[in-house]
Amino acid sequence: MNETLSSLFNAILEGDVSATKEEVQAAVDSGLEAGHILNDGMIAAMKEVGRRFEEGEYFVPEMLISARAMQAGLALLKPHLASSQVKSAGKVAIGTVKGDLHDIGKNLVGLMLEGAGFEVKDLGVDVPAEKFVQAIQTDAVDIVALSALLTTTMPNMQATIEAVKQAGLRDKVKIIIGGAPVTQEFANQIGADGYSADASRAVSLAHSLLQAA
Ligand code: B1M
Repeated sequence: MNETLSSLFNAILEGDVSATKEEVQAAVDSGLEAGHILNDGMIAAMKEVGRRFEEGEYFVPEMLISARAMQAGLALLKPHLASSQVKSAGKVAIGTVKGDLHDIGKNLVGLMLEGAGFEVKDLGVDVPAEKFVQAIQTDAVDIVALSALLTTTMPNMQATIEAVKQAGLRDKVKIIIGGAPVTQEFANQIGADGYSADASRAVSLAHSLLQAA
C-alpha cells in the first residue's frame, strides 16, 4: 500500500476524523484515483476494524469512532466518486432493513447509483417493510435496494419482499439486495431480482435489470 493510503488506513483505524479528512485530501491531491482510495485505503480499514472486533481487540465504541471517521472521509471523496449525469437512469429506494443500523455500505451504494444517474431516495436505517412498500406506492420507484450487515437481520429482507408481494406490487419493482453476509444463493432463495457484492456492481446490476424490463 502506498504511504498516503497507509496513513489514511491508520487514521480510520484510529477513528481520527481530522487526520482522515487530511489523508483523503492528500490522496486526491496526489492524483490517486477515487475508487482506489476508497477500496484500498478506506474499505480495507473498515475490514480491519471488523477483524479486530471479531478478535476482541476492538469493541463497539471503537467500531463507532472508526465509522465516524469513514463517513467524514467519504463525504470528502463523494464529489470525486460521483460524476453527475443529466438523464435519470431510473428511480431507486434504498435502505438498511429493520433491526440493522449499519449504513456505510448502503450510503456508498446510494452514492454510486446517484453518480451513475439514478434518482435515489434514501430511506435510512432500521427501515420496516411497510416503509419500502410506501416508497413504491408514493414515489413510483423502479428499484428497491435492501442492505443488511447482520445475519440476524437478513430474514427482514425476505419479510420486505413478502410485504411487497402482499401489497400486490411485486411486479412493479425490481428488488436487489446486498451487504457483507448476503450471497447470490440467499438472493435466489428469497426471490430477490438480484444481488451485488459491492457498490459498483450494484450500479451495473440496476442498469441491466432496467434494460431487461
Ligand atoms: Co457492526 N457488525 N455491529 N457496527 N460492524 C459487523 C457487520 C460484524 C461483521 C463485525 C464482526 O463481528 N466482524 C458483525 C456482524 C456479525 C454477523 O451478523 N455475522 C457486527 C456486529 C455483531 C454488530 C453489533 C451486533 C455489535 C454489538 O452491539 N454487540 C451491532 C449491531 C447494531 C445494529 O445494527 N442493530 C453493531 C454495530 C456497529 C456500529 C454501529 C458500531 C458500526 C456501524 C456504524 C454505521 O454503519 N454507521 C459497526 C461497524 C462499523 C461494523 C463493521 C466493522 C464495518 C461495516 C462497514 O461499514 N463496512 C462490520 C465488520 C465488517 O463488515 N467487516 C461490522 C464498510 C462498508 C463499505 O462495507 O457495509 O459491507 P459493507 O458494504 C459493501 C458491500 O457489502 C455492499 O456494497 C458496499 C460497498 O462495497 N453492500 C451492498 C452493502 N449494502 C448493499 C446493498 C446493495 C448492494 C450492495 O443493494 C443492492
